[in-house]
This record gives sequence, structure tokens and C-alpha cells, in this order.
Amino acid sequence: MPDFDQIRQQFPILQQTENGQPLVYLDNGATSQKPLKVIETIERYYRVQNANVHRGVYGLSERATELYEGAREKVRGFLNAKSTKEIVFVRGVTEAVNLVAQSWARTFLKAGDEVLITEMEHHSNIVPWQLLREQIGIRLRVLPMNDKGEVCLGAMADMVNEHTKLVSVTHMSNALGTINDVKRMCEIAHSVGAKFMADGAQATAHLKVDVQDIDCDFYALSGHKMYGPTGIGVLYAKEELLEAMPPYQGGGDMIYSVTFDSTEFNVLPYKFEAGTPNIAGGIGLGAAVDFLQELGMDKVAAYEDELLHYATNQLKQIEGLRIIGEAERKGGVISFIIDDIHPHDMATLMDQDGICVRASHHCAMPVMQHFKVPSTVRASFGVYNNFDDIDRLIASIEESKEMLL
Ligand code: C6P
Repeated sequence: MPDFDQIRQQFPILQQTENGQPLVYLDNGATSQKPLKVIETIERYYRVQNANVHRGVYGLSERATELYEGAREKVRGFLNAKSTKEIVFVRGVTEAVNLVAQSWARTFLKAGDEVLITEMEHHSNIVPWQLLREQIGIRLRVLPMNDKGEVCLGAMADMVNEHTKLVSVTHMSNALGTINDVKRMCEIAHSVGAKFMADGAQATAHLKVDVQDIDCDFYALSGHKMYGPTGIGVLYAKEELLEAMPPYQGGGDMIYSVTFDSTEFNVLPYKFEAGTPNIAGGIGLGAAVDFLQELGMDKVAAYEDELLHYATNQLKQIEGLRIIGEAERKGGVISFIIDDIHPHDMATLMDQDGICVRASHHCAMPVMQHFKVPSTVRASFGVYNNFDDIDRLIASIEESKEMLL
């Protein structure tokens, strides 16, 4: 087991105070903090390695290209994709879902075809499908969840049919922590000939993900939630799908040749990467992947599971506290409300104790509608959190509650 207390030393931001108190960062669902390995990799790139990629014949540009493409190979290994042709760099999950909607779905789906999502999706896996519905008349269907925040696979099997063309599901819910059985859901989607996409925004920092084992057609991740920089993410897609899909955006780098009459597109994955990419972001994401691989995803998951159980047991002792999301399989996310206290008031007072939690609808308004709450307070864990952080979280909740009731 890695020394998770020692890991904390690798995060400079955690050494500082907030409102005079040692910082307790529990908003990893929104974005994670960055280890020295990532910070220094990005700094080194801008200090001594900066050049545009795929263009220059001079050494500096060739080395930048090698670093950038090396990062793509690291992500390939992390997801266990077959080929780097299947790893498309994008801005994040939001862009990945929009890419699939506007390139694959807009081309291959027609009016009346069905896209199935779940009731626990983030807005970025809802709105792109609503936009597509406006554009081509698809039908958007929603698999309901129960009051624990779980979807029923039997109900899913009943909902898919010959009209279902895509099932798109969050691997781990940001608002509830629920971990969906994406492998089984993928099998159900495939049983009716539909494609399957998983939103890995929350999952990739916490769980081992193997896209070949899941057999998903598309998988999306955001670098900034897995200890990497903002503005970089990945769309994994099976090679044959990417081959068949038209480009999402046009511009430099995604072409092989251009005349005013026509354009021949570049090979995969560059066909989907128009313009100068986020080079520093890609290289930084590669460093984040190294960071996680060195820890070992199984060990990360086991450690965060301990934190989750410890925190859940403590929170349940607090009178009036209701946990929103009690699925059997959960990652390190706890959403809660306390009596009539507004989550924003609670989180604002907790900030005075140096504790960062999110109070919001978490960009998952339908989840709030299901549980009939406007928002929740959410504590979400990362590898640098420890039992002391949780004790401080609990103490701060107790104090804030006293003041607000
Ligand atoms: N959730 C949260 O605080 P982007 O913004 O593209 O990196 O990720 C979007 C996204 C998609 N799916 C899920 C399940 C997510 O959790 C997120 C981002 C953040 O929960 C910001 S709203």
C-alpha cells in the first residue's frame, strides 16, 4: 500500500492555510489539486521544450511532438485501448460528448432513433442530446433511478429496443457517488445493436478503467479531475467508429491536403484534432497518468473506499443530516443536507474553517429534482485526503449547524 500520508507532501497547495486554518480540500469532484510531478512537467515544457507539434522539422518541435505523442501513449495504456488512434485529445468530457453527438450521432442517427441516458447524468450528458433532438428529431429517453440513487438493470433491459442507437451513462455520478455497472450496461446496449458510451469524468481518478474489458464504444475523461491540468481530456472511441465519423471541427492539423475544391482528412486521431492542440495540457495529463499508475488504481480505490466508509459512518451520527445517494457501489463522494439549512450557508461557514466543499446542484439538476432538494453539500475525496480531514469536516459541520439552526 502506498503511503497516502506521504502523498500529501507532493501537493504544494495543501501546505497552505485558508482563513488561517490548514486547508482541507474536499472538492475533488469539481477539480483535483495537482502534484509536483504535473506542475513541474508543465513548467519544464514552457521553460525549455515549448514548440508547436506535428509541424516543425527542427529538434525542439520534434521533441515537443514526441512528448505530446508520448502522453497519448500513456493515456492509451491507462485505459487499455488497443491503439493510440483511438485516443482523441479534447478539452474534457463536455467536449467529448458534444463530439460524439455532433459527429457520430448526427451522421448516423435519424428522427425517431433513441438515445438512452439515466436520471443521474451531469448536464454535459443531457444537453448535447437535447440539442441533437432539436436538430434531427431523435428521442431522448431516461432510465429512472431509485431513492438510493441506483438504476435498475432489469428496467434498462426493458427500455432498450430496436430503436435504441446509443446508451450514454455516467460511470460514477458526481452528485451521488453511485458507480454504475457499465460493463453490464454495455452488454445490454449491445444486445439490441446500440452503441455504448461511458462518461468517466468522475471515475478515472478513482477506479481502474479498462475500455476493452467494458467493451464500450466511447469513453470520455477530463484531465483536471485526475490530478492533471484543466482544458485537456480524452475521447476514447473504437477505431472503426472514428474511421466512419466525419470531423467535428475543420482547420489545421486535421487535414492531409487542401484545395479550394476539396480536403483530404488526416489519419486518426488527428482527423478530430483541428488546430494547435493544448500541448502543455496533454503532456501534463501524461504526468498525471504516471502519478496514478505509480500509486496503482486498485490501491487508490481501496484507500478511498476506507475514507468513504469512515466519513459515511461519522456523518450518519449527525442529527438531522440526510445523505443523498446511498447506492451499494459508491465512490468517494458524499452529498448531504441538514434539516432546513441551505447548503450554501453551510459551505460558506465551513470555508471559515478552511474546508472546501461544494454546495450546488452539481450540474445535475434532475438528480436534485428526484430528491426534491434545491442543492446539496458535497464532500468528494482524493488520494491526499486522510482521516484527519474527515474529522475536521465533521467538526466543522457540527459547529456550522449550531450557528445556523
Ligand atoms: N463535474 C463537478 O463539480 P468537464 O467540465 O467537461 O471537465 O466535466 C463535465 C462533467 C461531466 N460528467 C460528470 C459526471 C462530471 O462530474 C462533470 C464535471 C464537476 O461535479 C463540475 S460541474
